[in-house]
Amino acid sequence: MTRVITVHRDLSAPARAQAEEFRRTMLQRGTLVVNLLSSPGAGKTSLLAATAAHWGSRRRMAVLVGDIATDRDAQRLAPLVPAVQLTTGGACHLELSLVERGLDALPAGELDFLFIENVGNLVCPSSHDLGEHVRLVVLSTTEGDDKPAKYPKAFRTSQALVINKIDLLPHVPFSIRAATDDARAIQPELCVLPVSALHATGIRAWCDYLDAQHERFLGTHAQTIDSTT
Ligand SMILES: Nc1nc2c(ncn2[C@@H]2O[C@H](COP(=O)(O)OP(=O)(O)OP(=O)(O)O)[C@@H](O)[C@H]2O)c(=O)[nH]1
Ligand SMILES: [Mg+2]
Repeated sequence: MTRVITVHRDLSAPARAQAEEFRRTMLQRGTLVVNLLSSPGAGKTSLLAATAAHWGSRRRMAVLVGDIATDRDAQRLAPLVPAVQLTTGGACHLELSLVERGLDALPAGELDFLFIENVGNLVCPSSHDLGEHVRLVVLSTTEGDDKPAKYPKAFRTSQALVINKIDLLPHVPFSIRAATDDARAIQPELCVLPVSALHATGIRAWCDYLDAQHERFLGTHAQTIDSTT
């Protein structure tokens, strides 16, 4: 027998308020928070490594990287940028309380960008607001161009779609046009950025997109420490 219990309270309200507070606080600090979603292996860590290599010391960025087990991604990123691994111990997504603990574990100092690499999963992370300003979904060419329609929430709740591994386009049946049309049928405003993180193709346009978001939310250009690098 099924019993229906009516709850006269919005149970998600405290979590929403916590996320709004985090968003506000990070803006006051001058930091844009970017949450990256994708299925396992689409190239989130590779994209962040390519971003760090492109910017060098011109932008101050740090990464909180979520995984179910191991600190391998944080170890990969550590030579390039401050990175803290958030190990969920089984959970298929990150939650804001873990993100806040990770932020405390980062070296002190101002940041232009805080990237959160979510646990590789195209379903669960899309239901959790981490207090980010920008949410992105990374889709790689080896996954198939039909994924936006099959996993709509990740695409509906994102502002940009990064199509990674375009170097493999000659070898896999993937149409950027089909993936874009599929995704924009769900989220018409989605900005689409084709890249190869491995070969650093499209990384300048991706970084320009990030700078534009920084300016949009903070009203200022991100810090330029050394424009010659
Ligand atoms: N050919 C090609 N391979 C890539 C590219 N980007 C990433 N890879 C490879 O794809 C694999 C997965 O990349 P990761 O960056 O670890 O992917 P991820 O999304 O961080 O994976 P998880 O954290 O496990 O979800 C690695 O073997 C990368 O070298 C690319 O642009 N082209
Ligand atoms: Mg990774």
